Amino acid sequence: MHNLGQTRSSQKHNHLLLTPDTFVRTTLPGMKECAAIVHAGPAMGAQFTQYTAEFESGGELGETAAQRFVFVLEGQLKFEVDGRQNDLGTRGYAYLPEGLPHRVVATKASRAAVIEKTYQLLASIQAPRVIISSEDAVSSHPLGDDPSLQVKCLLPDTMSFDFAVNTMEYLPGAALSMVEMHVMEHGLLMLEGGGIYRLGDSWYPVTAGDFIWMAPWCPQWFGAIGKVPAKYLIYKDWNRHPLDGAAR
Ligand code: UGY
Ligand code: MN
Repeated sequence: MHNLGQTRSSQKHNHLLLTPDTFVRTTLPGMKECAAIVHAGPAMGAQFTQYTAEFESGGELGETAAQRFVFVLEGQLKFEVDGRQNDLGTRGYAYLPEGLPHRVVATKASRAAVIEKTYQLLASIQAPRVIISSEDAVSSHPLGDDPSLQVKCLLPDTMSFDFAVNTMEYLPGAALSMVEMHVMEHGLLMLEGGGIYRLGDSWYPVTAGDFIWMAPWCPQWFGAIGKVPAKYLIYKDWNRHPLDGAAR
């Protein structure tokens, strides 16, 4: 079944919306019984890579030279790191520092959001250690003074980390209180519900399963629409001077 060349997906100079009907699967080096839908990477100007990994039972991620953040969307993944094993189900997540040998193996058919970024060392600041946790174990706080918009910070707010990954949950009708324009770029995966995302000078209907990349300073605003809360997983570069690291 084709849809006569129609899609909600859109690529503009400062943002990208990818809807599941346009996802193309590939295999990244070292992957076993696993496919990657690459959503963002240096080829489009991003300073990080984000993909959805789709594992068969027993499937495995390849190695990375970068830091890696893995959020389980569905199924169960076994993380082997530092001689220990941890099984993580839906909403479980792991932060794996650059250079730390590890394995990520699916114990059943699973899907995960994977973010990888080259670490930007800061003089006199220790690099982060491994984190294995679950979104369920993280407490939320309102964004600004709006209790209808709850944020969970999945990584500690310390200068060791050069990126942040948060979940943001909007009650139906809740919205960002301002159009944001900031130096940080974003990778965003819609987890639940939907609404309207303003990106640049375009307004898009978005729903669970969609991916969005926002370039630095891309005008952005979201309002939740529907009868269930809207929730997304959002990456941003964080805690580093704009002159540090790769030139944008
Ligand atoms: O953290 C953020 O910049 C977040 N408020 N942005 C967003 O939701 N588009
Ligand atoms: Mn933002």
